[in-house]
Amino acid sequence: MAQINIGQGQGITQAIASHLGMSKDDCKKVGLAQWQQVMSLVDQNNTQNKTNKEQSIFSGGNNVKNLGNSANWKTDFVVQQGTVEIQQSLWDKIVAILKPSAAAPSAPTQSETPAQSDAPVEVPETPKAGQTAELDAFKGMEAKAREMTFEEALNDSTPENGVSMVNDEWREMANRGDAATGEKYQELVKKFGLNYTRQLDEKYGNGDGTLTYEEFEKHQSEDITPDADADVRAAMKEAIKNAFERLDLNDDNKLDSKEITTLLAAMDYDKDNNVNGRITINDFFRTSIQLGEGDRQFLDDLLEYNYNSFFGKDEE
Ligand SMILES: [Ca+2]
Ligand SMILES: [Ca+2]
Ligand SMILES: [Ca+2]
Repeated sequence: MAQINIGQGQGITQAIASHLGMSKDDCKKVGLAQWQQVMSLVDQNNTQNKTNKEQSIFSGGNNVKNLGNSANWKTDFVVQQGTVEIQQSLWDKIVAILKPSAAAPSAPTQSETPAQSDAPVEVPETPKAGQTAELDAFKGMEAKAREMTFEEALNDSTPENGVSMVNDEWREMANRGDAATGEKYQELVKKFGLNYTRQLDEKYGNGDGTLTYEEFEKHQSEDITPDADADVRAAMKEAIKNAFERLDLNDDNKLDSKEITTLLAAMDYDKDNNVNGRITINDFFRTSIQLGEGDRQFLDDLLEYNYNSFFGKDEE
């Protein structure tokens, strides 16, 4: 929970900027589109508060499209002097939008320093046919998970058991707080996602680089054991269908590399919402469970956020 103090004469955007310690120069670097994203998140929180009969953050109009229009400045997003609260998960996204270098991806946590032994997956410069490093990394992780009980697997965050989407160069950048860490992260995860999608489609599909439902189902059904009974089969089919619909963010009935990359980026979040370029077994399991659910999940927010962050809102 972030508590934002709204000073006399301040609007909500100014209060958020002050809370983040942003200077005038910092604020100039933030475009209208970013503020619209931020205010969409604040609006989301406000709507939830209304539903839960909690204190509103603002009153008046809430159309973020009018944010740059001075005619609306007195009527929209009206706040009172005092303190408003923003949910931590939404606040983290706001920080990521306004201060991308300070937020995700964070430096590796203390449990894993680059000096520790781990074998990062080599990320090729361009997709190369016939190479399967990314797919193999997932297979290796799943094999390790199968040696554990379900409980053990669900709680396993051992770095070397997971899948690394970044390399040592990136970890060094993250460790020294390099301003380009976030940009480099996206570059590496995009490459990883492109290769992984291509490898999936070469193995389970027709190799055109996007996954149809049938191709995705073939991949996902691998986990159904031959002796599974009809009920288990039906439940798993349902989960696969939910996952496909959830991941098809542009509704074209295919999963392209952008959508698979978005999933990988969402999987990177650990239970405390930190990102470190590594999908641990715990990250993988938590995401997989939400992936198959029929109702809206936190994962849907992460997918939406990451798709926009990686590929831009208007890009198809
Ligand atoms: Ca295909
Ligand atoms: Ca799609
Ligand atoms: Ca992670």
